[in-house]
Amino acid sequence: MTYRFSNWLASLTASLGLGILMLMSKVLFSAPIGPEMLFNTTSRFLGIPSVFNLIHQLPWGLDAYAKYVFYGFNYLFYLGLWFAIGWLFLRLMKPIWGFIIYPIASSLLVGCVLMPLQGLGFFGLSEQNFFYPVLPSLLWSLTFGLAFALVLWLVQRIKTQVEVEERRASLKKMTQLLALVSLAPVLRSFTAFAQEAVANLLARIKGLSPEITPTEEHYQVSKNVFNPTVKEQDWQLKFTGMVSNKLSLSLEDLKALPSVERSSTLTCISNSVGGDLIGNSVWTGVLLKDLLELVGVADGASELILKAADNYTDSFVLDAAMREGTIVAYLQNGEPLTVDHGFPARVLVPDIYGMKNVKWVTEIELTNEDYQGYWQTRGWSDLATVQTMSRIDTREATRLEDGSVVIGGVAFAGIRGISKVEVSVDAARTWQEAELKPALNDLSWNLWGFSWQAEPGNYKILVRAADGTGELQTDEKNSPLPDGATGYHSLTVKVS
Ligand SMILES: Nc1nc2c(c(=O)[nH]1)N[C@H]1C(S)=C(S)[C@@H](COP(=O)(O)O)O[C@H]1N2
Ligand SMILES: [Mo]
Repeated sequence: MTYRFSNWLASLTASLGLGILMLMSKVLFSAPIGPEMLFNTTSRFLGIPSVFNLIHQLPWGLDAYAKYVFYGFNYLFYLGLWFAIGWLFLRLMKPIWGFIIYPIASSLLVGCVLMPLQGLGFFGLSEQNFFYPVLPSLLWSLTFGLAFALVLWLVQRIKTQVEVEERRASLKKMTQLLALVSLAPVLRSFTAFAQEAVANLLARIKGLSPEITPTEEHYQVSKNVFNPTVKEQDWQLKFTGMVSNKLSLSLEDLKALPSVERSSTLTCISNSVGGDLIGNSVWTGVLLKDLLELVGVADGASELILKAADNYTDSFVLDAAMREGTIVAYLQNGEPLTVDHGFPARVLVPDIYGMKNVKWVTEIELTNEDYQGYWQTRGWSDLATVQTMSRIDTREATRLEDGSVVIGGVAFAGIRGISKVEVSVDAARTWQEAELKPALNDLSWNLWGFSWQAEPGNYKILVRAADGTGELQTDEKNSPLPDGATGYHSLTVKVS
């Protein structure tokens, strides 16, 4: 049977041919070539520092050649684009039409996309630069388009005898594998580029919360006028109630156990919409589930009662205690807990409001009853699952070089995570998606940033988030009591 070069192989060959031709034209005649225009645009858009940063992180020790590596990426991307164009048109029409289609596509790509992106105007017809670059660029792109068409047409004419069907199958498998292997790092580096770009943008926003809250800036809440000062040598953490071993640990014992360290976001149930009773510190401590394994939980136990040196008590269910994120912490941001944050040890339980993150903890009692703690007997939620929240941090927008302005803030939805943040600059009539920095882990908040074109003035901004399940934060206004505040945060932001 006759076997024609498949469409993808033909356009692959044509793209490679185009790549070589462009390189030669560049070296020999300084021709304006697409990959270089793309390089100029992407490096301007991403910012040279972030590009270098990224290449710095690549495992191949290519730091010294960062510029060339990045140029290479752009080259490959551009050829990939031509591969896709070639493949698509081959499916739609006969190769002969390529002699018309590809030159047109090539000059449109350069004249209507790459030139405007570089700030040169359509077909280079900007005010500063009338006429001069138009003709050579156009002639070159027409030439490249024609060359691409020629290679495609030639390759398509080659017909090969192939007898075995199997060969086709194994060829297909091999190419799929090859495509996967070669695409994975490219895709990875592109998402890394995008994330770098977001991180870089957010780092420049004036007034945006730091991703890790320094201890002195972390909000502090307790029922006490004077917080208890616990002496380290007197402190013990006792496990009582429905346990097999009535264990009692000193701080030294606790520190000797295997520990975990990770950031997690803590927020108070009495925080109002837009309020600052929320923070994200790095906490070090022992997994509560490991401690419970040590003491042995009796059958039928369903809840933990936590008791503290200030006679505060609260409780949560055993399932929450067994979560990976639930710890008895003794360090905050690498330092021993301060008195106000619960020295010598406190409990951290993700997804549940601050009141159940008991400080100065002295006893953990296992029980099978539904215990009502200090705030529950005063009307506050017993489950106390955190509501999805988002906050605008910036009172003033940061003006970027391209004239747009950018604002930012934080969003949090407990262990559900945040899937997107949206911003409205027109009183909730329309919403646009903000840039989201990936969270440090699934216990931590997300930083977001949003840029738009704005004249100087005061703008009323609204923000809303969707949690990891895609559920949008409710716009219903509720006061903190009893389940935590809900509603959208809005803020007048100054644009100068
Ligand atoms: N022992 C004790 N733990 C406590 C409290 C308290 O009054 N006593 N207040 C709780 C409340 S309401 C909150 S919001 C958090 C605040 O923790 P932070 O001060 O470290 O931010 O601690 C919780 N743990
Ligand atoms: Mo709280």
